[in-house]
Amino acid sequence: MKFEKTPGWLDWCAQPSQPRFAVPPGSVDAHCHVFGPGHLFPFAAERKYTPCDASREQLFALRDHLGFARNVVVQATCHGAYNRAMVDVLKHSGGRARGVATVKRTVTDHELHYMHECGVRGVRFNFVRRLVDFTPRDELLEIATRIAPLGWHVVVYFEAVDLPELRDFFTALPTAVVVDHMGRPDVRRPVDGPDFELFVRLMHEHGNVWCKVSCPERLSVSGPPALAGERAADLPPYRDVVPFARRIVETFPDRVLWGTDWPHPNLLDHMPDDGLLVDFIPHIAVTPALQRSLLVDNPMRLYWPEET
Ligand code: 0GY
Repeated sequence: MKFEKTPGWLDWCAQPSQPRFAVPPGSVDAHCHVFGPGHLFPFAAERKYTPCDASREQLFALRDHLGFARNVVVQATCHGAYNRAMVDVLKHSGGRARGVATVKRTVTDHELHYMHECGVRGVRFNFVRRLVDFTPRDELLEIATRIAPLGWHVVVYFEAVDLPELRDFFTALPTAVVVDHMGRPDVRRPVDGPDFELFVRLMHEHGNVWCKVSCPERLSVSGPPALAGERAADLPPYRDVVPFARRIVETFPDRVLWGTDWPHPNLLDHMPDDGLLVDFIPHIAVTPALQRSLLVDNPMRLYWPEET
């Protein structure tokens, strides 16, 4: 089947730069996706966008280029609850990829166990309206209750303005809860202002809530360095996001994860250089100990606990 990309779609960066920051051995890119390829794994009818293809071979090439050892592949909404493309990555990764699926309440126990065998360790609940249709909370709670005995967790994606309404639902979940992209704060607001404080308090009060300090390119207003010279001077890329991510890393060093978000769906302004994204890391995890927690120890504990 041939798919036409959403108008204005930006393809992922085909030649990412070599990062200046060398990630520690055994590092995990804990948030990335694959798209199709559409002729092998068709996109879902209910999708809100049609991406370019981004295959497992291309994901593995990026992993090696950036110096990562493993991936956590998160089901993208363009595949709906058809997890075949994501599971195919896990099956071809030689044990170096784990996955996060999207399921409906109609999923069978057999399907859950099969996905577990393949390396799935979580489900994602998406509350971003431009990406998905509404799913009733009782259906999500039912799914969470069914996956909990497998040792899986729930990944949640939402916009900061929706946190007050979602908070009680998150704290009622019977699993670890991993928040994508810091709950998408508005980085024009103060890092110690009431909005971000609400999120920090959620993590303080609930030891089962984890956070991905990912996607500066999505959250930033200042953007990437405008000039090559800025990079040479070692100025942080996406510098307005740094105080938010750094605060979370330093306050909750044992519950943070990092990921590229390759192939970067729905970025219509600019496509990040993944090498530059890696160079964001030492600005938010400023010591080797914090870098190791963020990139190795934490994702290993969550996704490969049998090896820790
Ligand atoms: C991300 C962000 C986005 C998209 C998805 O599954 C998805 O379609 O997650 C977005 O558009 O903000 O984490 O990849």
